Amino acid sequence: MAFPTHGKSERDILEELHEFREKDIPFSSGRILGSMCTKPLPIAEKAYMEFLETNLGDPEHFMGAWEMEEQLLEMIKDLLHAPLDAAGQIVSGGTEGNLLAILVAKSLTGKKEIVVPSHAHFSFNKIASIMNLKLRVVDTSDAHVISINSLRNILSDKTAAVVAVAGSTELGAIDPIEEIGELCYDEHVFLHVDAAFGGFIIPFLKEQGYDLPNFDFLVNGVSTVSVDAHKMGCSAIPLGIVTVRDRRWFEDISVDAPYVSRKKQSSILGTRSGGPVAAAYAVIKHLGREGYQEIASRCMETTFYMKQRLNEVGLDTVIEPVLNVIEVKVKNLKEVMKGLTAKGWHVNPVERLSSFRMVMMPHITKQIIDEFIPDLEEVCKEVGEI
Ligand code: 0PR
Repeated sequence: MAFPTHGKSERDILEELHEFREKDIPFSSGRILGSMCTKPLPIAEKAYMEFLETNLGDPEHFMGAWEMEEQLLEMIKDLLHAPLDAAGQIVSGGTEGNLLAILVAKSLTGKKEIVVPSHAHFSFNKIASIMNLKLRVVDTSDAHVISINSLRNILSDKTAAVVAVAGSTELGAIDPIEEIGELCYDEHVFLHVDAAFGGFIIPFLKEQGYDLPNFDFLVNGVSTVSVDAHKMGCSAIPLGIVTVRDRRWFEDISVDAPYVSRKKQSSILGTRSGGPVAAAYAVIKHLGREGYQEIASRCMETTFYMKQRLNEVGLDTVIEPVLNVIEVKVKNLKEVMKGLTAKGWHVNPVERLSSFRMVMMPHITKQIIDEFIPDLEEVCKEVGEI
């Protein structure tokens, strides 16, 4: 398409946009079963629009936006039991959160290897390539979490950081972060916890008595934690937060920014919108711990219901769900995927585990599961899966 010569009316353009949007699948349709995102709370949209023109890269003009950002970071530090010396940084999401954490580790240690489990998110491949680091993959146990013995053996004087995951992308599994933390603490190894998914659900399940391990700064050896508000935080894309145990580590990676009012920047991005920050601030204030607890327990209820219905039709999951992620084992992955897509259902294939992933986000209800299961059963029968 050529760059337009003449401008069009607002009405015509909005109509065009509407046509694009009609081709999207809204979360409200209930057909998106594999995503880690969800429909943001209505307040997120209002908050986002209010701060649309603000730039947190040059906050002198936007002192209000800056103050709001600081308060959001304080709330996240509180959620993650961060010590007084800790500091947070807004990022665009899990990928940038991981990148910034590993940049801190590399800068502090000067070392060139990062130890990751096989279930680490693919963002670490990007990070290794950008920073010229070597990835060492640590073995996992039968529960698909890091094996402590393998970790002990793989650590070396070249290790810049160990990565543990709290809510893995494929399974929602939580690495044994307390044990990993102890080992890393003893060995003086930097430990980054990728809680992009788990960060906004594990704390609220724990508050309700779910038996889940500590994953944040309560664990001594944890150096950095990244969480995403645009996943279980129920806010708008793009918004993540990475928190470091010692604020000086951010100073260590900062560069001088002489032309803007934030004189030192440790963020990857320069110009960045206050919109998503306002959305996350608003959603967190609107829900509070109680609101998130309610969402978290509802998501777990739908997870257990989905698991029960899957078992009833003769299907099983790779692990017992730990969080609201369900990984369904199938022998004929391609055919099952094809059948489900043809019926309008969207799940995510995980070839490595011969399975497909579903995430019981807040937009998934029992009613949707009741519509999905008969379609899945039909597809599985057609391809001889059950
Ligand atoms: N860390 C973990 C544990 C993740 O699961 C993800 C994304 C990231 C980091 C990277 O986060 P950003 O994508 O925000 O940079 N996990 C999901 C995935 O790749 C993201 C996703 C979201 C996928 C919505 C599909 C979808 O519809 O599977």
